[in-house]
Amino acid sequence: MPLFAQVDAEPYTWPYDGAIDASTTALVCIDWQVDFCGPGGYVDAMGYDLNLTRAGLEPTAAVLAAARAAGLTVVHTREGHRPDLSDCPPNKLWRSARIGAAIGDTGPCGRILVRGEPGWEIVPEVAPIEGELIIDKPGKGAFYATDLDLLLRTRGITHLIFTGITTDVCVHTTMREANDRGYECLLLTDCTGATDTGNYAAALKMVTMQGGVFGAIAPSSALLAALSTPASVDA
Ligand code: C5J
Repeated sequence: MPLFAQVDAEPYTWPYDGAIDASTTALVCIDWQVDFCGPGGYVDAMGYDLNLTRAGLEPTAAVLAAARAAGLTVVHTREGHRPDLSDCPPNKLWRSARIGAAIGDTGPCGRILVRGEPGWEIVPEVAPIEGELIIDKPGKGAFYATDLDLLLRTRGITHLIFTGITTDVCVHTTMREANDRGYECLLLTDCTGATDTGNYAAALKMVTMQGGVFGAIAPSSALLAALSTPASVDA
C-alpha cells in the first residue's frame, strides 16, 4: 500500500507518526444527508442557512475522489431513527418538536430523520459507491451504538480524516470519540460546516488547543497536496 507525504496542518504536521499510510487511514464523511444540507430537510425546517452546511460539499467531493484514488478506506455515516422511533430518546424528540421540526414528522423530504426516507439519504455529490462502509447511527457520535470501531479495527485503521456536517455537533462528537479511542484524527476545515459561523470557528479552534487536544485541522488543499506526493523513503 502506498505511503504519502504528511499534511501541512495545525497545530502540528499530520499525522504525528510520519507518512500517511493508505492501508491504515480512513476518510470519514459525516452525515452528508438531505436532512442536514438539502432543501426541505431537518436543518432547513429548523430555519438555518443551508449555504453554511452545503459549503463543504464541493471540496469534499474532490477529497473523496482523491481518497478513492489513493486507496484509503472510505466511511459514510447517516444520522437517523427507526420508523417507530424506538431508538430516539424522548428528550431528543421533545427538543426537535420544540424548535418546530419534530423527528418523525412528515415534511417535504418525508419523515424527518427517519431511516429510509428521502431526507435521510446522502446527497448525490458525495454519495457512497460500492464497497464503502456506511454507518447508521441514532446519536451524534458515530461510535455510539454502532459497529464503527469494530469495523475500523478489523481493517487495521488507526488514522481518520474527517469531513461532514455539522462541525460543532456530529463531526466534533465523533472526532472526540475517535480521539479517546486512540485514533489519530485530522479535520478538513473547508469540508465541514455548522449552522452558525461562530460555532464553526470555535469548533475548529477547540481541536488545536493543548497541542492538538483532539488531533489537527487543515484545509483540503493541504491533504490533496499530500496525497499527490509519495512519501520519501525516510519519512
Ligand atoms: C445535528 C449533525 N446537528 N449531523 N446532527 O443534529 O450534526
